[in-house]
Amino acid sequence: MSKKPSPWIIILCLLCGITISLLLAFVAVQIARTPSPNGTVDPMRLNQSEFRQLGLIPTSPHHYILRIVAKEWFFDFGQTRDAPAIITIPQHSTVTLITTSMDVLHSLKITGQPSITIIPGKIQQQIIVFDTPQIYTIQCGAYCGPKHNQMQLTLVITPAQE
Ligand SMILES: [Cu+2]
Repeated sequence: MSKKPSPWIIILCLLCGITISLLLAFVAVQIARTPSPNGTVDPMRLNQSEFRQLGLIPTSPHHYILRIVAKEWFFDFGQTRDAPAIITIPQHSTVTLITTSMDVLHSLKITGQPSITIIPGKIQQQIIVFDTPQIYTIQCGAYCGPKHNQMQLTLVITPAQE
């Protein structure tokens, strides 16, 4: 004769199940938020890769690719070295930021976003939605040599045209 399980055991099992599901969902969200290397690229042959086209590239309305190569000691988005490092993006844009390093380890830190470690040979990709007009300063967050402090870039999110 089998004994019916007590209702408390059933409730306990349900609670355990819910807790485990919530934990798994939390871990999945954390993993999704953490930028991970997406593919590899030969740092010596960046001009034969997708990184031959740098900067902000529109892909569809409100969607852009922003390709940046970090190098000692600037973030190269196709600008000349002495031009002001400013990228203008319209409000309500979804930007797929794609980065790599040409030389040493760098890191790209946008205020309010997890910093992205940029490793030579690895392609890092992250999708960022810019909904509010704002000015962001991007900095290198990994000490990469004497002019590390100069690795800065300004992102200007401009108000949408009425
Ligand atoms: Cu640095």
